[in-house]
Amino acid sequence: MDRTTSSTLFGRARTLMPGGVNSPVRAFRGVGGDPVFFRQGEGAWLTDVDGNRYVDYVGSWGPLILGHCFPPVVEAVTAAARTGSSFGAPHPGEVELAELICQTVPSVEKVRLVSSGTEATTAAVRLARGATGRDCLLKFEGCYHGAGDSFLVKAGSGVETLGLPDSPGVPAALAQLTLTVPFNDLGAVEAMLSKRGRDLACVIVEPVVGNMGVLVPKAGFLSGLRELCTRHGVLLIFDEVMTGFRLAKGGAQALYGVAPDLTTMGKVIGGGLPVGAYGGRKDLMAKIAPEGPIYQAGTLSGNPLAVAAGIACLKELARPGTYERLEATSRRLAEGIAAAAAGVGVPLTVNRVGSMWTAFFTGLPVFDYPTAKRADTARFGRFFHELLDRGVYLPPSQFESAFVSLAHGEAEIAHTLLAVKQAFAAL
Ligand code: KE4
Repeated sequence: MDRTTSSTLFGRARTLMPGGVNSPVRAFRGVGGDPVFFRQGEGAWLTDVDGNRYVDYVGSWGPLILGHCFPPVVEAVTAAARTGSSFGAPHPGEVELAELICQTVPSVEKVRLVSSGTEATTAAVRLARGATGRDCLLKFEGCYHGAGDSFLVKAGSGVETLGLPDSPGVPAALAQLTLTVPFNDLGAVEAMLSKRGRDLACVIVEPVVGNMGVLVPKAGFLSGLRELCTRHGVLLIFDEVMTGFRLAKGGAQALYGVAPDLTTMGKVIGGGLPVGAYGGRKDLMAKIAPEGPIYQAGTLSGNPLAVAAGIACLKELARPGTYERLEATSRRLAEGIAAAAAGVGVPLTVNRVGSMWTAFFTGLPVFDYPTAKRADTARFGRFFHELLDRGVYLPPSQFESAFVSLAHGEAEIAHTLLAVKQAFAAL
């Protein structure tokens, strides 16, 4: 495929923005080559600046569960734009979106809207720290919760597993407050809570991990987290920025029947525009300013255009049969990919929950950070480009979730599986 215009644009972008992008994963560092610049989305399809078309499995990293340019979303945003882009004051749309979230997500009694997932997770951890008077947080190796300082921490060595900065600029003193244990290892959580529970404000987890590629919680893991947190008086935060309204109407917590104390959301609830949210128990949310003393604020929080898109998106998702359709399409795709790999003897593990999936280039099970890291990333990179040249756009990293939308139908699955078969043959 000719992608000359993309490459030319990328050359200019690199002189103007760090790495030529506004978010690192877009730079194709995980797969090599120059990123593709897109000029049009339509349903499940993207068109790049050279006129090439692709079936899109990135979906803007999750928000576009309805596909690109879904007419009711476009109409809602257009109408909102005509009434005013931002008031910096309350408006009806905020109430409607907050109501939709509180009515749909089982554990969310009260919610605060913000403009990104990072704002939501940063605020939720500050709330947990303020509510408990404790400073430490426990996260899981390989899970990503946005670019907040307390999350950019890697597992420390030694017994204390004190966190170490995973990025320059994160103070060591802060990083030490972030403890890390392996995902899906309830024993490690129990040991950590027994040893450090008195210092811990919260445990934060991606209930279904998307940021190591898709990792499925083992049976009893999430309910075990809930029981341990309750026993030790530690708040449980489900980071549902990716899974919220994606895996089920009420998110992963509805799918697995586990109620966290706080939930963070983003992506789908903005319908492709910037919306994040954190919410949960009324007694906790009452501690957030101006009702309570814990401060958090945002100029464009609850922005009229963004909430208009979110409302239109959530209303569409509320229609009967939506998640069943997503499940059926996603299953057909995942089974087709696994069968194609088996047909040519390519070792592949396809992890999937609903419309989130990842094809790991390893024949071994993938259930935590170390097992994900066994995947052959070089082979994934070749597979990515073979597909790209056949009009299929996967996330440009082995360690990301791919997403199916409601706009993906028979034609898109057939196109994708044909390209997959040809790509495996070319590997
Ligand atoms: P944002 O600040 O990017 O809106 O959300 C941060 C975030 C928080 N929690 C989870 C579980 C997330 O997946 C994310 C963001 N996800 C990445 C995809 N791996 C966004 C893509 C990017 O960083 O460009």
